Amino acid sequence: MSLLLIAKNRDFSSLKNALLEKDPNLDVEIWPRFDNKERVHFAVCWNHPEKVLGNYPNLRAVSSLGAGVNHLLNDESLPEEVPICRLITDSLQDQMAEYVLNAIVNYRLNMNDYFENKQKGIWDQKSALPKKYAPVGIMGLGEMGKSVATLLVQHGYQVSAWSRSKKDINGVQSYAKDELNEFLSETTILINLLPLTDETEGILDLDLFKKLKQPGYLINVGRGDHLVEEDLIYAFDMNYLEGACLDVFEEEPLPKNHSFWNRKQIMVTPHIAAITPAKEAAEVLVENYKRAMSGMELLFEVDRERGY
Ligand code: NDP
Ligand code: OXD
Repeated sequence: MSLLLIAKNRDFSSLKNALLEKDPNLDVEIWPRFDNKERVHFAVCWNHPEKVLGNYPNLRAVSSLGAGVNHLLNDESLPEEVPICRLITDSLQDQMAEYVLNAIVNYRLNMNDYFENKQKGIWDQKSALPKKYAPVGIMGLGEMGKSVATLLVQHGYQVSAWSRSKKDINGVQSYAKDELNEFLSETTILINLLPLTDETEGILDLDLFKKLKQPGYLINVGRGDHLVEEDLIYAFDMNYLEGACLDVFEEEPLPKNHSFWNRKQIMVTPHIAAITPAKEAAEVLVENYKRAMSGMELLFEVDRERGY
């Protein structure tokens, strides 16, 4: 029985070592160098080639190598009865919370202007945006959203959140799905932490930006396809937004000639808001491999109907 690691252009050596350190009896193989398709019982995928999962007739479960699973749900070759799980760890949640806090502080304190001014030797003091004028709204209050909300509350931010169902988190004003407009009208700094589903694709558009308390600021750490990229530029032109920090993009790596690189208002990071360390990933993957082999319920199993 093999555990197969599948991704395009990824060095899996540290993950393979971590898996074998956790369980030396595992048979860990790396796509595409493995031909014995019948032996594969568990696959771990990130950005895998389309339809590749249909090649393994004895798959018992598939795990994402990250928190997002849209790449797996979109693979029509994966039989419906094969369960899908994802990878959530404490440090993934901590990193995400710190990334978002850092992006907010950079925005409030004009840090990106100072980075730029330093290159030119410009001394120009600007006033910071006080927290009380920077109410934060989080779209998606799941594993990542909850940890971001909790850290921001600890740091004295006014935090609200929008999710399918209302939640009870200390210090967070929670809005349910049908209360989106109310949520947006209370929000200046908007953080996207939704999963990518048919319902949420393209949700970050001009119509939504228009409803924010203006001028707004966008932090997109969900998925690139949540954002209608040209609407972001219109939103700057209309002063609905005055800046954005983007970690995820329609096309990754962000193409060299993409206009976002040269936009002063946009901070770009290369999909690094939260990355699971190999050792922690191995803990969850080995546990789920064992559960799948013995027919037990998986950790962090995805509801295929809901899409997350
Ligand atoms: P979860 O599945 O744990 O949470 C999803 C949240 O979104 C839930 O609160 C859910 O509501 C809400 N939601 C889903 N659909 C809707 C909808 N149609 N309307 C309103 N609310 C909705 O996701 P995670 O927290 O694990 O991940 C969030 C995002 O972050 C994903 O896109 C993931 O890919 C991305 N991510 C990005 C990383 C990066 O490095 N940039 C790293 C890790 C994750 P309810 O609770 O009521 O079901
Ligand atoms: C994830 C990601 O989903 O890195 O974990 O985006």
